[in-house]
Amino acid sequence: MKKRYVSAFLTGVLVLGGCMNENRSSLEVQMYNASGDAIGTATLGEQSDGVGVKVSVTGLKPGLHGIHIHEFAKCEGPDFKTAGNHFNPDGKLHGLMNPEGAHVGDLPNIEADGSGLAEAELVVQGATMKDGKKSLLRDEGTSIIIHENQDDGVSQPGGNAGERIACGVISMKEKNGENPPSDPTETGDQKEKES
Ligand SMILES: [Cu+2]
Repeated sequence: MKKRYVSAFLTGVLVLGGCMNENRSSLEVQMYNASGDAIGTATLGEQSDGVGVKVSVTGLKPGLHGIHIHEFAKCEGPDFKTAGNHFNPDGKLHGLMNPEGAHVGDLPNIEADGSGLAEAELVVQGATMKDGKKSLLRDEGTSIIIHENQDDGVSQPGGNAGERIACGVISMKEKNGENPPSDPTETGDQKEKES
């Protein structure tokens, strides 16, 4: 990476041995619906107990919606299956109310008001944006998905939350504006494994 910022330098000082941690303390993720329309943002911020996620999206059906971190940094509509399963580096079961849970990527439901606006502040408990097994930016990154229905907090594998209705890519490449979502023309080590 060529860009260096003062803030990145200061962050780097605090992270011992982090050669890849440059400028990894916050990230604004663009959220897209199944039609590819931008519907809002999820703003990530490194904090002591995990990664804070400030969600602000519009156009949702009023009511509760499941929202999770998924394992791949790939949002291909309309079904967003390319995002894979929930981000689950600890190999646990799904559900914040499950005694054998939860996935690191499990989050409390968000609620859309009568106009379809959902605003929430969540925490991906135990996750980080720095290096490590629980890093949301490990490998090519991860993604954040909103579902059509609420997550019941216990059902396998995804809380019976229904279809994936919105998706946002969590990656440094997105941050640097090198790739719009779903762009298949990635290069080098970002090369696609499947079509
Ligand atoms: Cu999900």
